[in-house]
Amino acid sequence: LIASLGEIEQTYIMVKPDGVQRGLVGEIISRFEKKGFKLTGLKLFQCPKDLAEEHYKDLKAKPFFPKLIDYITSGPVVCMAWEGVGVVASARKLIGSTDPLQAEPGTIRGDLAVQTGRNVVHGSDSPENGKREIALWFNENEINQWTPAQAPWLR
Ligand code: RTP
Repeated sequence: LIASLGEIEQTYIMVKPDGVQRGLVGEIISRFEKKGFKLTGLKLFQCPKDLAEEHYKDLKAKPFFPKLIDYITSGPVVCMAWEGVGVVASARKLIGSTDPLQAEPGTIRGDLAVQTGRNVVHGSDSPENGKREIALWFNENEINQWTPAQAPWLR
């Protein structure tokens, strides 16, 4: 039934170092869980510089690039892989605009952040990048496919 709603996608979501430092990990995971997406990968991880540069390679020419790399490598991040129909665009909506002051209330950034340079969370911007980023941040054996248990008390 769910497959008939559209393609099942994967997205890479990451709690950035400020989100970890501020104790927002549970709050952020919770929003994706409650929405109804499936968690297939999760780890706390200190990102090396070369990985941060690879992840943000499209932004290499931007003036803020060195600061961005310093920020992402400044402490551990929480790496997540999430799966579901429409999960890429939906996660971007749940996250809100890049500039937290422009992000709508109710979004993660709209509720929890004030600075573009400290915007607590990352989400892939396309299904292709979702796959690319999951492959970049996770080893294959760190991704777990699982089927949610049927609720037997409802039968
Ligand atoms: P993300 O990749 O982290 O989900 O963010 P995004 O697509 O909303 O934004 P993008 O333009 O790809 O920028 C990536 C991250 O770089 C930092 N940034 N700093 N002017 C600045 O100082 C500036 N602009 C962007 C942010 O952390 C942004 O999330």
